[in-house]
Amino acid sequence: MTIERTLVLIKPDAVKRGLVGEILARYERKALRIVAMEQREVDASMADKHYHEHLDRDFYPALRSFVTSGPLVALVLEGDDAVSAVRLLNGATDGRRAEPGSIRGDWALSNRENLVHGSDSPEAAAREVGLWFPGLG
Ligand code: IDP
Repeated sequence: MTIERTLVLIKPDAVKRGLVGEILARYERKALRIVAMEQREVDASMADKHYHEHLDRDFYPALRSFVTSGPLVALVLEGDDAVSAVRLLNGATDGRRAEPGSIRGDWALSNRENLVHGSDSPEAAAREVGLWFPGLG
């Protein structure tokens, strides 16, 4: 058993569409534990820090506009293999191709506005949890 923590963002499209409760329910029913959670307004500097590996990508300016377009919900989830468990629940990046039954597969139809973020490795999770919730040990 490998208990991990991972950083999840419920992105502004999900907040605007009123999907926060349904998305949280998926994580909770999977027996992931909510360690911390907060609704935030993100500025460009925070977006750049979070997505630092994408700063040079052609899609990044539009992605930054999107994640700063309204409130999002940031949370830390904990559980056995939480990093990969969350990514399976989230589904493939492109909502048009994401598996039915996943969050993106059921509710997203976009490559950019895809409702959720989940850390992609334990190393990324440690960095992102520290960035969003510096008070967490
Ligand atoms: P992930 O969120 O599934 O880990 P990443 O490749 O890390 O996917 O991309 C980060 C975010 O950037 C995606 O969730 C999505 O919002 C956006 N994104 C990724 N690829 C594209 C693209 O080709 N066009 C527009 N937005 C994209």
